[in-house]
Amino acid sequence: MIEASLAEGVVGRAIERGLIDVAIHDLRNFTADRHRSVDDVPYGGGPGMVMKPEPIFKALDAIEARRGGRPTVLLTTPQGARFTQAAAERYSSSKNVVLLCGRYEGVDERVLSRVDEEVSIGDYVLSGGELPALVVVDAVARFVPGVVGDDQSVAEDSFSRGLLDFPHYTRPAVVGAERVPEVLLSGNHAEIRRWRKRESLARTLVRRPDLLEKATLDEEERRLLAELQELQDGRIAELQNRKTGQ
Ligand code: 4HQ
Repeated sequence: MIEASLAEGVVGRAIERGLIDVAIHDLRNFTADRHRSVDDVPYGGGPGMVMKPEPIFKALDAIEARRGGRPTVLLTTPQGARFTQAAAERYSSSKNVVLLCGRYEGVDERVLSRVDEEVSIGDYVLSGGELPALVVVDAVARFVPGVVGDDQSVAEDSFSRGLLDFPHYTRPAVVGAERVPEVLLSGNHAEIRRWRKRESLARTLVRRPDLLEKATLDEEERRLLAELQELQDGRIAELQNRKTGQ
């Protein structure tokens, strides 16, 4: 599953071009028993199995020896801090990152002594850490110089700017009853830039107002946001008045 995914798309091409190097390690290769067990029953009883610590410690030792230096060790778990674009950028400056993927109920708590950060990709339960690990690899790889063709597009990416993206359109200009906004056909680049800023801000205000607290806005953006907030307040006042019959 991991191999197949890493062969595709932007990450696949980055590996092909030698811009990043991703190695997959099977914990069973670091076991000593006849059954090559990587899990065992939980102390204290209860359902499910727990990942054994020793194969993980041996695997981490082998990786450290092979890469020649202590890697940043991440554990994918719903108990972790939410994985963000800022975290992806931070990890991209580590020479080596290990993504420890748990299965079953999770890993023996003592493994955390070797973990730098626990990361969660969202509040839902998956059956293994492999998909979260692939998510992290993808988001981190995009910050490695050369991986994304256009450096400009990485800098302007929705979350790097701290705002949601503006709407995109391509040809044809008319589909059924739906027309492309006139400003995008105008050729007026200053107007287009302003329209996109306004749309980004409006979407963020409505869908993810929490993002606005951290977003760094320029002068024009602060003014546009104030206008949008006034419009929104007006609409809320209108709704309130309708309810109270004022
Ligand atoms: N799991 N974000 C349980 C996740 C998860 C998530 C990974 C399921 C670890 C043991 N990981 N295993 N959400 O749901 O990172």
